[in-house]
Amino acid sequence: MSVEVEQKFLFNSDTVKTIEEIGVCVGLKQFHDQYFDTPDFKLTLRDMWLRRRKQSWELKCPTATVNGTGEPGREQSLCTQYKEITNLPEIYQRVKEFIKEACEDGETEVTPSDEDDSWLGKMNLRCFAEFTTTRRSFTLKGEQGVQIDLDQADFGYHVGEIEVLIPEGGDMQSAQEKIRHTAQKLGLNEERRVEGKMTVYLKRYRPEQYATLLSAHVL
Ligand code: V4E
Repeated sequence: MSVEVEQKFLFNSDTVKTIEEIGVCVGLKQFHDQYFDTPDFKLTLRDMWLRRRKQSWELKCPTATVNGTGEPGREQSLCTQYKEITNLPEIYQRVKEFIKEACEDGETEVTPSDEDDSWLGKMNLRCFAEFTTTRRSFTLKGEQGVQIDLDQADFGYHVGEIEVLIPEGGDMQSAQEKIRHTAQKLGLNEERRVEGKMTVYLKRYRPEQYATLLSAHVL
């Protein structure tokens, strides 16, 4: 299982020019994401994000805070860290733990599969957001293990991400250091977390869920 450490940033044509100068474009892709939750937001209220991308399932869950205080420090408030689970049986087990009324009759066990979506209905999971992203990815010359993504969502929002993937329990400090260093190279001076695609999507299209997650300090 890997942990994705990332910092989002707002970009303009000057930022893109800098990235093209100091980086190498390693991919251009388009993907459609569908996000699922119960009608009372059981997963997202726990900061758990279940999505289907290109027919594959992913669950993003928060990692424990690094300083152990529960309070993010300055670096952590700019960076986010999420575990990424991609194995469907494991996703199913985790989701089931958090959704008490997992199966309609409380007894029936289902075997989730990529071909059969019936497990979603049994857990009362519905799609609450879907959008398509066009992503340009870059690596930086002289900065190992860092990827920069420039995302354009089809609902009219664009955002960049500096991203480092580490194994679970890996060196978080070094990942954050790489991100800080890359942000400096790009001339970023973000003082606060930049809104991700989902935050903007919820604000526009799911105001009730947005308000609930904001009050619960998930967003
Ligand atoms: C973790 C999370 C969400 C799931 C989507 O994560 P995100 O990295 O924004 O999407 P994307 O498309 O870039 O995924 P990738 O391809 O990198 O795997 S939606 C909301 N969150 C929580 C969250 C948060 N609270 N604050 C910020 C700044 N980002 C995400």
